[in-house]
Amino acid sequence: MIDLFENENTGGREILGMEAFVLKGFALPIANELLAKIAFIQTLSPFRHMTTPGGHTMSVGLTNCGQLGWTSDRRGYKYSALDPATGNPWPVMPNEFLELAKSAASEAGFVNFVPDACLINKYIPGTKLSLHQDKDEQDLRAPIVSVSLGIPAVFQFGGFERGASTIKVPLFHGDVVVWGGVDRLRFHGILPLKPNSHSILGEQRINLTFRKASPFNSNNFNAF
Ligand code: MD3
Ligand code: FE
Repeated sequence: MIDLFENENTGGREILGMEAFVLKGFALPIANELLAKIAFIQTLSPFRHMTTPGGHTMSVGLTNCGQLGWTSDRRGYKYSALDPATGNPWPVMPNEFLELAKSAASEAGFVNFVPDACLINKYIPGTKLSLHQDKDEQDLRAPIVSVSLGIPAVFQFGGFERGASTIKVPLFHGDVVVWGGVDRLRFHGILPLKPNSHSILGEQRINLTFRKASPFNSNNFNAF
């Protein structure tokens, strides 16, 4: 049976905050190309479950592409140029990824976004991502762009303290979230995924998170 509601609505935007938006279906036109690139990336740097500083194994499976990749182990969180599982650089960020992140960011008012890190998270039913802030990046002026693929998830969008109230926002295949500026440090998370199946990805959700991880101008010693 064809599920007409797999992608919910396309084309609109939801306003989550002063500088936080969901661009509904923004990545749908190139979703299949994105999935083909992800299939290739995982042959070089496979998905793995990392350990948190607290000693827990993350239920999210992850890999990265781009100059820097987000990693976690008992010592803490950091961005690394090398995949600790292979010792090789992370796979190159495909141009389609870069262009999608740039155009989504500019659609939301953030011009000239050049991500150097793309975290690729894999969820299956039951996987969750607890409420947290993204604060391992040094240049907090850059926005973050997140692309949802596969089965739907409900994300929690909170305040600036863990205890603040949250709203729940469903994210579907092809949806893109952009947040930055005053909303950059909001707590957020993903509720445990419900059993579901997507026509292409099956019982999986894959999320691409584009970030600028390196500090301002660190790659341009002539800037000042
Ligand atoms: C941030 N990933 O990897 S991104 C992460 O879907 C991460 O895999 C999630 O958070 C994922 O660090 C969520 C989507 C998102 C949505 C709304 C937000 C992130 C947000 C609102 C404020 C801050
Ligand atoms: Fe996050």
